[in-house]
Amino acid sequence: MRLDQKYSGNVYILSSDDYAASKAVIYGMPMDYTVSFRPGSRFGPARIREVSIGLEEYSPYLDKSLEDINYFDAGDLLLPFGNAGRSLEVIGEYVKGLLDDGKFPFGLGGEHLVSWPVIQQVYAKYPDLALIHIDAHADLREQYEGEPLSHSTPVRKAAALMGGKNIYQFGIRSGSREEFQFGRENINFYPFEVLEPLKKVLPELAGRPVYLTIDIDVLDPSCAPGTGTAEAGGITSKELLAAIHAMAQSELNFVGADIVEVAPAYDPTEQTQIVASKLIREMLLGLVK
Ligand SMILES: [Mn+2]
Repeated sequence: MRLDQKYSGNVYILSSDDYAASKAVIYGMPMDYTVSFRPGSRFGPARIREVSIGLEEYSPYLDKSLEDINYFDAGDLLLPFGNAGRSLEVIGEYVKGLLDDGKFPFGLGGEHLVSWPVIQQVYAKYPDLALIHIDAHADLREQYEGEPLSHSTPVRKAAALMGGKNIYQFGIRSGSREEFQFGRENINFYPFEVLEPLKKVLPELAGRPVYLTIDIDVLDPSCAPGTGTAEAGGITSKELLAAIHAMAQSELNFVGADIVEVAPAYDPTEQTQIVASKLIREMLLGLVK
């Protein structure tokens, strides 16, 4: 699999053509075929990039500009539509290549199951990995209607792989009783809130390699209606930006990140993908060292 090629024409604002000179590599994972409710997130990465043209390059929060850094946008990976198992293998192989090249994998989903092969590869490289998961949903099911490859299962799989005490979940407000019980017993589990508990745990993660996965549905549907399984009672985009800035100012060693579950068809105002494109700017400027 070629790593220095672009898989689609459409790229994030100001992305570089120079793979070798880029620390972060953005790649889309256009997969949405294991979702429990409404599909459409496979169109998220492309539309996030299209609306990024409306962003300022400069972040007044961080006093940094996209013009001052190099990042490569590979476009969307070519995934075999409908074949979840093989799609996850393609993603894993691609991300392994990025990690072997010393890159910071920056993934755009797609449904949340796409994070699972990425976490496997990042953990293989960094055995001391911690996972920060910001989402409305616990994603702690073992299976959904008998199917272990479901977007409701990636964090349960991660817990079995890396140990639940290396996982930190924030903003969770939806799941089964069993998921909430499992989370409270096995994970560093902070339901409903994001910024305040996150600030408290950042010092204990100082120096550790960290992978960050953000499901856009942690936001209240009034901020981000364009997602397959919207959940009332979420945080504002202002709080999520503040959470990213708190992580940017921390001593954590971020080694990869993703934003998933943007489904543009459910948001005619386009706010969801516009919010996501701004979150990406702040993550590129704040988390990629
Ligand atoms: Mn979710």
